[in-house]
Amino acid sequence: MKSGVKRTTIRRHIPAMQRWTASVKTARRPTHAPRKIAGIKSFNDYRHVRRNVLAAMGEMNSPLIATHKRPDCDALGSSIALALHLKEQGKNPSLFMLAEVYEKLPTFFRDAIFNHGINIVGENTLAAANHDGLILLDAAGASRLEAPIQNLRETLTAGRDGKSIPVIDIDHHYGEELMAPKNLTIVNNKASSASELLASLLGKEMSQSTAPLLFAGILADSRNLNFMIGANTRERVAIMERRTNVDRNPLYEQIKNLSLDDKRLIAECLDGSLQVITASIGENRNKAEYRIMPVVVHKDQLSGEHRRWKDDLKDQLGFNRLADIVLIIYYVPSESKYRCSVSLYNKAVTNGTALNLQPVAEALREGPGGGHAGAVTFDFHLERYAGNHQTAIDYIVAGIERHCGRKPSLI
Ligand SMILES: [Mn+2]
Repeated sequence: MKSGVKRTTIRRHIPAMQRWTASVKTARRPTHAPRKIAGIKSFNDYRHVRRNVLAAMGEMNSPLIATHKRPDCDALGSSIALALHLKEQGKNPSLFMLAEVYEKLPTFFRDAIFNHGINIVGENTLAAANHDGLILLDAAGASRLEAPIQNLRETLTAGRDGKSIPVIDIDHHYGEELMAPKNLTIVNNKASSASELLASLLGKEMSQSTAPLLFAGILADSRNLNFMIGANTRERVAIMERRTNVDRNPLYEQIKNLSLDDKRLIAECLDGSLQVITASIGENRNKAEYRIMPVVVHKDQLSGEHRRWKDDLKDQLGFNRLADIVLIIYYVPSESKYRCSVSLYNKAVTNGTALNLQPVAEALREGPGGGHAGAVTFDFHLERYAGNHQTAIDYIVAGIERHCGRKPSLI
């Protein structure tokens, strides 16, 4: 779409989108007022916002697309898919990616960038003047953007340099602040992934070549449909499987792509040979309580080579050893600080709204942090507990009890 577009042109997109969502049995637009949570992104996935976002994207010719630091498969899948989609529409999009990230990309994503000739912009080739829009996907918060993108976004938001290009934000996390104007922000923390939000936004416009990338993003964030999914996600994935002729199990194995370092770390966590705190699963389960499994991974056990261990460890503790909640306190070498990750693993709660961990992150975070109802990650000052990890864990468990109204029991 060019600027000065007529309303009818914009409207043409809408029936296509509605047909797509109508074919998804349980997909529903929220009818209640937006839920406002002070200081952080609010629930904002309305039809008029989607219309605004599609129209704004239509007017961009050379947007820059960016996602969070150390991008995971949802971040990669959604941002590469959007770049490809815009390219197929005859536009000239670029994807921001540091050289060190590009070098370590899982083959699936590297091939997609290479085969489709996606233009990559790095720290040294980024020039704001080359772009007429900034689109953020799966970014969660300003602190999770690479510094050049953080600066660019701030410059644009402040309207400095006499230049103001639109910023769009599509995300399934609550971060610390709004990253774009509210009418260009789609945040839905009930969606499995940013890829799912983009798939729903593109609807029938989604091409044969963008679909596998979005499919990969959904599978990665939902841990092959085991986590944070509703009936609408299953339905959407079934449609994608049919459309792309891609089997989800081999695709999931392909994108998981754990390094040997990560595999070793996970194995050492599981067999207790690291200084991790775990306990066996209790036999008598009190239904009024949730069982929680804490793990602490210390500074000297992580290196820059450990990239994707956390999700896999959580899945093994959660799905294979049947914890309801997995708590991991881990060191982030690149930022020299500890972070706390709390995730729900009981399917009854990950697919519903029985527990919401967001208020826990809001109350306990000691720095940036956020997430969605089923999983939160936040900075945590482990040093404050003087090496007594049990005290730190007790503090977090008490926080979960206070803010979720349910008592977790350690296993
Ligand atoms: Mn994500």
